[in-house]
Amino acid sequence: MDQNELNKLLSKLKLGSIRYFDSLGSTNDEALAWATSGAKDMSLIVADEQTMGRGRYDRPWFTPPGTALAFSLILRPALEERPHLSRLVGLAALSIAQAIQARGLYPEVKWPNDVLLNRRKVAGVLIELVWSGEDVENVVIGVGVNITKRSVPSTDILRFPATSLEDALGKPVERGEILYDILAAFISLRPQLGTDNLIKQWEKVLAYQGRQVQVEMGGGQTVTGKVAGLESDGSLKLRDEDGKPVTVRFGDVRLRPFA
Ligand code: BT5
Repeated sequence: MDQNELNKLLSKLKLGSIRYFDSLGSTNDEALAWATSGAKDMSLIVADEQTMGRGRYDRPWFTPPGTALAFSLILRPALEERPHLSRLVGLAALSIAQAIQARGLYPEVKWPNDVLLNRRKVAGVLIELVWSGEDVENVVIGVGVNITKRSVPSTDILRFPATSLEDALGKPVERGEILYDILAAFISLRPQLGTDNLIKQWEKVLAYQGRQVQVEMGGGQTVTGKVAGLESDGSLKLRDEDGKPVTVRFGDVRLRPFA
């Protein structure tokens, strides 16, 4: 992959500018800096390698060279999108899921920001906001997808089992094609950001539906319950053991099946 190849590959998509790097600390950091210096809507940063890739709450995200997709998309949300920004994580996860489904696989979205294949994490989404006073001026959507077997970190450093597209398909995958399909899905889903249909499509791929899960909230608090779907803002709906609804809002949460 290089800048020219990327420009050519993505030329049919309605993107802002595109910047490619062989190696970066984090595409999200680069995108945050670019966003504050006037990047256009749908500008894209792609890196072959990340040396300081981040997950939520500064957890490390591994992107060894030549193995994975690591990119960040900059959005300048329109006025009508602003009330629905909490749904962007679902929109991004759904776009990844659709690109994977197109290859005959059955991805699931582990709320809030992971994409799973065979109950293992194959991709993660990191959303960061750039505020201007009370308004969100830019949103950076960071996406990491494990493409080759070598992208999967060793189990001792993982908090949840991981896999790659190559592992799941049993054959090599062209990462440029996956990138194209994720971005194309994102562009076609974006007009649905504020609609019930988005929530319905997100629910269709939601992992652990009807199953008992445990959610660790920040500060050592845990909630257990059966996954019952999503609220209209994209929060997770559970039912506790008395059948009472419990809503889990976004934040420092970790969800796992309850053994
Ligand atoms: C995420 O966080 O899953 C969000 C990952 C977003 C990465 C993209 S890459 C492009 C952009 N630039 C960045 O710097 N970041 C974004 P979270 O749910 O907090 O999961 C983080 C956890 O995933 C870590 O604590 C590790 O256990 C695990 N992990 C790290 N690298 C992984 C990998 N390649 N595959 C699977 N799991 C991984």
